[in-house]
Amino acid sequence: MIRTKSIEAFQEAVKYIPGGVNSPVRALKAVGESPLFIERAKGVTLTDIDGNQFTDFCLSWGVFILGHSHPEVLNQVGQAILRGTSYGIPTLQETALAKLVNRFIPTMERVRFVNSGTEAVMSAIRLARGYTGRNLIVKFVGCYHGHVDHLLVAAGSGVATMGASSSAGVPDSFVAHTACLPFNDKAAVEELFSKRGHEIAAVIVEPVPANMGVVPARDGFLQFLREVTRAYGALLIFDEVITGFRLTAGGAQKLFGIAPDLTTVGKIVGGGFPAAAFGGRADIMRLLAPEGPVYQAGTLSGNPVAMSAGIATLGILSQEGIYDTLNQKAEAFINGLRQVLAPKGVIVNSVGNMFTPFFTEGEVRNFDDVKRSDTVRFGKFFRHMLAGGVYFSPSQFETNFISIAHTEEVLVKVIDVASRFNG
Ligand code: HOZ
Repeated sequence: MIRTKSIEAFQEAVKYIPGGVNSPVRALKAVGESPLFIERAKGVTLTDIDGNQFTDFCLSWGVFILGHSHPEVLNQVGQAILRGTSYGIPTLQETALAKLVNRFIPTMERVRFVNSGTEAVMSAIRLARGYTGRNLIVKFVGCYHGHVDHLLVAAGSGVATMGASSSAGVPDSFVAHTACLPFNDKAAVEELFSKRGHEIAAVIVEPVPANMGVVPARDGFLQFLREVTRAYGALLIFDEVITGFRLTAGGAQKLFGIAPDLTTVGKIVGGGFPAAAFGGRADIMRLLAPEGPVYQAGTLSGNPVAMSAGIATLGILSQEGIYDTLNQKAEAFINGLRQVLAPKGVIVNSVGNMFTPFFTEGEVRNFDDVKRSDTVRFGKFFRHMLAGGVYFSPSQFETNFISIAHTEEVLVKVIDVASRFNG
């Protein structure tokens, strides 16, 4: 496979952009590769600037549940752009998308749009502190909630990929009000609550951690978090930036039947544009400015083009049976992948249409287990798949996604490529 143009483009990019990329994992450093530069994408096919084509399982980190460049989304976006691209004044589209979000995820009784998942989380945390009058936030090791300073403690995603447990530039005092506990460990949560329960503003959790690879919650862990937070007057925040509108129409909270107080969503809700949202109980959301004293704002928040892309995407996702079809197709594919990879000492964790291969033995239940995975083998596997025309998410600490645009025919070919891995 010739990738000369991408290699040259990267050499040029590093002269002007730190590391040549605008988000660290994209550099493909951790998998021993040089980044692809993409020219276009349609359905599940990425085309790089050398003309190589790849079946995409990263899908802009989970954004494209419909596949890239869905005609209906492009149509609505095109119409929106012709009316102007930003006003900084309310539009009908914001209410229309907020209504859709509420219909899909009813616990989001009120919704505020922002520009990224990081911003959604940052705002939800501020709101939780404003509402409870408490400071302490509990997060879980390996969970990632964007790059907001006080949550960059033992975080997954790019932070784990770069081998760092935290980030330079974050003063210790900024993380003094963040407690970090092992995921799936009820005893650790119980102990912290018994000692400091009345200081805790909120517990924030990815209900399906996806930023350390997929690590499902076990043994009623999420239900337990719901109960313990309620008992101590703390809020439960589900970070559904990845899982919202992905696992089911109603996200992970619908799948597990648990109602958080606040939820953050991103990725899918922006239909490929920079939009995200946080929302939740009306009595909490009422504290946001201009109704209440918790300040939050943004020039491009609720951007009309992004809202139109979100409306088009959720409109299509409203179709009856769309998630059943997607999840059935995903189950068959993931089982097929498991079958060919198990003899090679690879286990595949999954929930619904999200999956991660781990190069380790035994179960992967938390970040310590994740860290046992052989990342050198992961890199070999990534490169093997890439050479076979398949773009998996380029880090052990991320997730792959299946979209409605992956056909069974394509998925069978991908299993065949995986079956030839012998690294
Ligand atoms: N942290 C993002 C995925 N979990 C990566 C975003 C990107 O590099 O585009």
